[in-house]
Amino acid sequence: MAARTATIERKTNETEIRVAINLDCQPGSGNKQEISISTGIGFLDHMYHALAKHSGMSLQLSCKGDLHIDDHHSAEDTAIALGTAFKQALGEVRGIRRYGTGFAPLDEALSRAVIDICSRPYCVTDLKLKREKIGDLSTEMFPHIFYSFSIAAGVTLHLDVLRGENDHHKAESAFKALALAIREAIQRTGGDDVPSTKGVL
Ligand SMILES: [Mn+2]
Repeated sequence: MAARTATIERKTNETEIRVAINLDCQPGSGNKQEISISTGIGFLDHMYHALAKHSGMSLQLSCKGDLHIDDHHSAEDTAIALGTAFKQALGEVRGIRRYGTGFAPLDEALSRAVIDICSRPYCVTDLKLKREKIGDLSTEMFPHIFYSFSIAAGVTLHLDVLRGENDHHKAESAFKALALAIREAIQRTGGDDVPSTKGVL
């Protein structure tokens, strides 16, 4: 089976990003899962780490961004780069489950993610975050991160925090729910069909 890997570099006047991804590093896959994240924003590192870990990916992501301005460009551009790398690694949508659903609790918080890998980019989120920031990451960036990832990856994503009190828990459970949904959606079926009545995705 072809390796589902990609390495991309993305450089603008605002950020310089490198992403290396391997979608097939679940325990038992025979590929060692290696994750190293350095965005310059601690809480974002924590979220991408959780996303990679629970989706079964290896992920190396580094960003040198204009954090002297604020967290916006680094958060947005890493999500775009991650989505781009994900799409490239996945290649043609063929022989995978296509749809994935994930529920992840974290103590009192519970999130649900539903993903469709369909080349119809769309993103709806309801994250119920109350604080201005978590660590050095503005909470307004969370919907934007998921949106940016979805558009770049070419996926439809519905992501809801169903309940919760603690914003760190809510955000982390949302990323973990997304990870579980991705893990299911990219699972190989063993076949080679395009999972669409249209015959193309
Ligand atoms: Mn945490």
